[in-house]
Parts: sequence; C-alpha cells; structure tokens
Amino acid sequence: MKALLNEKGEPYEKVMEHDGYYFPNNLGAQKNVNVPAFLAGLNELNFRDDEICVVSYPKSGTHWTFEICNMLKSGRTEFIDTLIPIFDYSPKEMLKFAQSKIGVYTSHFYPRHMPKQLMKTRCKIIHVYRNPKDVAVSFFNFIKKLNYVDIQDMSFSEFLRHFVSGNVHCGSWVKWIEEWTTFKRENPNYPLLEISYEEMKNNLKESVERISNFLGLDSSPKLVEDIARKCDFDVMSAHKNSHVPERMKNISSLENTHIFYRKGGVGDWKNHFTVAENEAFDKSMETILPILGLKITHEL
Ligand code: PPS
Repeated sequence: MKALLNEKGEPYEKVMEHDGYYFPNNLGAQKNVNVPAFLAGLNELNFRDDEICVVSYPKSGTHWTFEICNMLKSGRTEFIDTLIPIFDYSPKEMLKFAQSKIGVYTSHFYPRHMPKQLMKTRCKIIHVYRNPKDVAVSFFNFIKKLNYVDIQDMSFSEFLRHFVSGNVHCGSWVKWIEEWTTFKRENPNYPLLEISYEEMKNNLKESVERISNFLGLDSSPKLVEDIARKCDFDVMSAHKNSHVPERMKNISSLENTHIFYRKGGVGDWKNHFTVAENEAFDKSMETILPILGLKITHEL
C-alpha cells in the first residue's frame, strides 16, 4: 500500500504499488487486495478469440469505446446499464457475467498485467487514447467526485503537477502510452487497433466503421449509422444519467449522476490551464510526443 501525497505532504489517495504501476486500492472492488494474487486470479480466466478488450489510460474514452464495441458485437444498439466490466475494478462475478453475456472488457493495466489467456487467445484489443491536456482535466474533475479520494481543496494547478510527475493512480500518462506503444512495436502481428478520442469526436460514423472493420464484423451501414447516432455524447450521456447503476453509490456520493459522463468534448483544457502551464506542458512534451508515435490532437 502506498499513499499518494499532496503538496502539504498529506495523503490524498491510497494505491497499491506493484511492478512499476500504481494499482487502485479497490482492485476487484475489494480493499487491500494482494496484487500478485489478484493478477494470478485474472490469469485463470479463459477467453474466446471473438472477445474484445478496450485498453486506455483513464479518462480517454473507455466507456464510449466499450459501448460502441458492444453494440457492434451484439448487432443491437442497446447500452449496458451496469458499471462496465473492467479488469481493474470489477468483482469476479461481474467479469463472469460479462464473459457469458457480453464478451467485451476494459482495462487501464499495462500489457504485462493483462489476463494471460486473453493475450494468448489474441482477443482483439482497442487502444483508445486522448490528448493529455484534456485527460488531465477530465481526471481532475472525475476524482473530485470519488468518495475515496481527498482532493476537495486541491487546485487544478496542483493536480496538474501530480499528473505530470505520475503521482496519480495508474501513474504517468507518458509511461502508460509508452508501455502500450512498445507492446505494439514488439508484437506487430497482435490484433491491436489504436484510435484517438479526437478522431472519434471528429467523425464518429467513420470511427465506428473503422472499429467494425478491425473487429472483422460485417456491420450494415444502418447499424454503423445507428451506433454513431446513439453514441453521440448528448444522446449517450442523457441515457446514462437516467440509468445510474446501483453500484455507483459505492464510489461516489453524488446522486442521480453518472459520474463517468461530464462534458465529452475536445479542448476543455483551455478553461483550466494558465498560459504558463500550457507553455510548460508543451515544452515537457516536445521531445516525448514524437517518440510515442501517436497523432495527438489538442483541438478540433
Ligand atoms: S474512465 O473512468 O477512465 O473509464 O473514463 P473514460 O470513459 O475513459 O473517459 C471519460 C471521458 O469520456 C467522456 N465521454 C464521451 N465523450 C464523447 N462522446 C461520448 N459518447 C462520451 N462518453 C464519455 C466523458 O465525458 C469523460 O470526459 P470529460 O472530458 O470529463 O467529459
């Protein structure tokens, strides 16, 4: 167990440090879990090769991409109204339910922490990524809503410093992206699609089509169009806010709000970063972004 400290030296969130990664303290919806034993438990799960996993650094479009994949796979434009299956947080019974009914998962893990059988079976992986400035803003606003994180008095400026140095759960954005881009480079034949939040925002229909093609599904143009319409932020967030899962109460005291849906746009960082912070952030990323090899878009 490790406490992430704020700039006054006080703990603001508890994480589990293991193998170079900050796992959440509520792995599998349980407290103080032994991380190696938890990962070994995930390694016992078996997967079919038509199953899919969306991997992402937090706040990059996980829920959005999950719903799209589920609709494409099922051929029906129905949302999943429970908390989505995620290897990091879902209780075992939820993952088992997902295995029997859905076959689409999500995760914020590094490649080496993913369930071994999923990788061995070569389940399709979709890596959704988002520009780090909007990720930082979304992350900050999200964890303010969590009842187990104590950042009510923290400014965005302070949070940004923690985000940049990797003093947040799941660690540094750069390191996370590096881990997955390295995996892709070293495993060029692994079925993995990289898609950006901004690309989806810019043209959702085309993005749904791209995901469908990658999954090898022969989706009709009507299905693709219906999914794009249904997963538009306004439509999707309105549905989610009127179907708040019961288990949300375990993580947030906000009532009648689906805390995973906020503004759903590109460029909200402009309302949070000062000019100086923006310049410093750009400078710190100057040499790193080209090495990561992903097209990062900060505005549309
Ligand atoms: S999490 O907690 O890591 O799983 O969060 P994640 O789902 O990755 O990201 C949450 C952000 O995605 C936005 N979102 C959407 N944007 C556009 N269209 C749709 N349909 C959509 N659904 C979710 C959500 O609002 C969060 O971003 P912010 O910027 O905070 O609004």
